[in-house]
Amino acid sequence: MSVLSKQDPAVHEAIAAEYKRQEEGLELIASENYTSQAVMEAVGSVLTNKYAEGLPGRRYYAGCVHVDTVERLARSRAKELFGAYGANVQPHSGAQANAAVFLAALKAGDTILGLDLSHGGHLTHGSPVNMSGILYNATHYGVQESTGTVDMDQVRDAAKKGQPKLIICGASAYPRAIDFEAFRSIADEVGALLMADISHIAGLVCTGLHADPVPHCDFVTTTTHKTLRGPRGGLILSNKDWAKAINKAVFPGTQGGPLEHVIAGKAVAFGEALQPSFKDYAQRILDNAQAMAGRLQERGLNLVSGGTDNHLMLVDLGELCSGKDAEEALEKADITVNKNTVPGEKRSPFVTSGIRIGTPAITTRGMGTSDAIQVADWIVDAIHARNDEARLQAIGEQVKELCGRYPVYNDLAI
Ligand code: DSN
Repeated sequence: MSVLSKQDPAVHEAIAAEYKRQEEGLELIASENYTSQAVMEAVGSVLTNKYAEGLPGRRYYAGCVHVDTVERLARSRAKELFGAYGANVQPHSGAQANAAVFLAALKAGDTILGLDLSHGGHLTHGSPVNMSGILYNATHYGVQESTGTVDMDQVRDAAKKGQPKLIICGASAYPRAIDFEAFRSIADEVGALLMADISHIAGLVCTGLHADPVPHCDFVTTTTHKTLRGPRGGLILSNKDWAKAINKAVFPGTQGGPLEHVIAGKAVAFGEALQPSFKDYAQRILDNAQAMAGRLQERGLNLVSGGTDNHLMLVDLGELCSGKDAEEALEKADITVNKNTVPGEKRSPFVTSGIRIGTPAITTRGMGTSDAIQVADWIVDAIHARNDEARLQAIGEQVKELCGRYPVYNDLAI
């Protein structure tokens, strides 16, 4: 019996139930993954007890010698992984990473230009309900409704019109490759700084399976827990001109004490991503996404942009049903996705007309392309059977059987 189970059975039971859910169900949320046991061990370590405001070697607290070692490892591995000059590993999340870049690069009221949230962008890229849209003058580009892809001419027009101080490329629900070089040339045309938020595709970027933003951008931000498969957290990469300002903007600008236990998990994850096997993993994410996208289309579903170049696909359900209905039906069959707006969305963001599906997590547990095709079939079957509880339960039984063949964690002590 674990210490937690004796001391606090209510919390323990919820964690145990979540562990079972993660093992027995299909995790297809494009922004989630299963981190390694080594990463979890680091995150669950005594480092959670330590205050370490400042940077390695320049802390505001004594006793930082060992967390300095850890943070130096995380920083040097991040720099090696992405070929960047500077790496700040302290952001608690992707949103915190973006906020720090804004603080370093902008003054309140400055204009920013990012992908519209309803076209696949992110809240922190200028949504009116986020500080990025409250403190700054946020303008947006979108995707073309006919193709579902970003049109660089439209980005250029928006940049010329708005004269942004900062252009943001990167997305939360965009299935196609991002042309960082073209963004750079637009940024240069209007004298803007350029930030890439590669939260979703970081694991593809660091393995060379997606174009590299680092040579083209002043700042690159990412989360560490999506395709990169580390602990939940953020990371900022910067060039020589901005490295110091970024460090100041993270602490004391926007954060207090860094989470050194999470930074230890990041160090472990970056170490894993530096191994040749991580490139194989990233390639299998792409292979599975191709297989799944192809099957969904064969079965009659409409994918925004007609397919995918990365780890995710966006299904436009049109009149078939809402994204909310599909998400709920799939959850009853133990398949987890999220409802998502689609370009030209007519339903509310709480209902939506689409679902977003990603392959990083099922790939981590070892599933291959034939499994991905089977999963696509169950997705279509479940959406069609959304009002048939018995059928959804039957699909759920098959899902459980498949997941049983691909255990995520062996002997995890809960
Ligand atoms: N919530 C993340 C995602 O799902 O893409 C972005 O913050």
